[in-house]
Amino acid sequence: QRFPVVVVGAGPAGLTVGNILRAASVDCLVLEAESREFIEQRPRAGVMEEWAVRGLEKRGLARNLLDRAELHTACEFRFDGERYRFPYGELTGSHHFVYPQPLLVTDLVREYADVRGGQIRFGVRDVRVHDIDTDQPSVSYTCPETGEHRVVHCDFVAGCDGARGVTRAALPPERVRVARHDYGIGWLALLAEAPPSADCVLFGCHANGFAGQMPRSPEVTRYYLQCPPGDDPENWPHERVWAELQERLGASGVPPLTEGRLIEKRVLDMHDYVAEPMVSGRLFLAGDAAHLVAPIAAKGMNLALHDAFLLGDALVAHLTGGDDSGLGGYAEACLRRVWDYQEFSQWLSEVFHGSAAGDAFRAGTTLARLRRLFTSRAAAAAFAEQYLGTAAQY
Ligand code: RFL
Repeated sequence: QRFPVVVVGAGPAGLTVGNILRAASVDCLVLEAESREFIEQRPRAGVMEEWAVRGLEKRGLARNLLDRAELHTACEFRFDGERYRFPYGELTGSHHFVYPQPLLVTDLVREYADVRGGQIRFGVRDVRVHDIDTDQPSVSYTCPETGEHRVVHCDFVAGCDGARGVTRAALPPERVRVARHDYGIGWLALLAEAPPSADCVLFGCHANGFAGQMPRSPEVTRYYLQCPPGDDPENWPHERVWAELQERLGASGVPPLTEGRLIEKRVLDMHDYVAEPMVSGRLFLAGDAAHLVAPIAAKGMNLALHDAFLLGDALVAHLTGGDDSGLGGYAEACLRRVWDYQEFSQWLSEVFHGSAAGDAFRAGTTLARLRRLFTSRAAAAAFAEQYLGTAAQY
């Protein structure tokens, strides 16, 4: 079997690359380790930046999103017993879209496989990439139904298999640097069957630790609670979760949060990495496969889409017009935005976690940072630009 492009991974990055290729009538094969039902239900991101939505719209991939997503123009910080609303829409004229990742993945799979006629295999095992430094790379996998070992020859491999995939490991270690950062902090990520308790994202910066609320839909709300890294979710029974959320997100004049059944409870260890240069020979990484940004600033899926737009367009330009400039500049163009977002996440981490560091000095500087957002127009404008992703040059 032969395809111009094999895409490993059917997340937002891989499916977007696949859709861009199919729109230009380039054949490709997407290989996904999980089932279609699984990827269409896996809960994760929800906050999307406006440029990312416009990028999807331009490529005919945002119809449902534009019909159904909620628009967010403000967030609210709660600290020192008070609430402070931050109207970033007013400051920038831009806003966020809230659209759950499983809905986006469902839209992208449907468009790729059912509308644009793209080929996709679900449930594949033992995916391996071969000969990426030659002009005849290949990808092998085991077929789920038959156990048969298959080899697909191609011109390019798009490594879009997320943080736990196999393609990053195929980059030759002597030519790739993986820069890592560990925050030494855990977040208990929760999904509650409860309506949001405020119409916007809430950030609670509290001496007990950070707490966040991210509306996902009228029925389901995401919450986060800072916890020790590696903590066991079993240490967080229903009563403890809600007591801590009520305390950390409490502020004067604010009614208690609306509680509900917890339908997801996982501990995430906050860490980042960036693989540079994201490319070796005919293997091009995109999304979490190349760089992970802790969900502190809700940036990961946005970066995955940014890579996918650039990679999809660059592959089409090469395969249909012989233009190599996009592929040549791919890694550098992606990494500018990646590092910009990593820096913002690191800055925001101190705002979220500094009050609970057990260090009076850090607690003092954290409070100063928070107050500055509400007293300095310049500080507020800078934060708004970075939070919305409009400041990054690309
Ligand atoms: P994905 O989505 O992980 O997709 C990779 C796909 O590859 C498959 N796979 C393989 N397939 C074949 N062979 C293998 N060997 C394979 N290994 C893995 C996987 O099954 C999967 O289908 O990567 P992609 O496309 O790069 O997209 C990245 C985003 O999913 C991720 O950055 C975001 O979810 C991060 N994130 C958020 N990002 C935002 O922009 N806004 C948010 O509000 C936001 N909230 C979040 C988040 C991530 C979270 N978690 C769980 C870490 C909230 C949470 C809780």
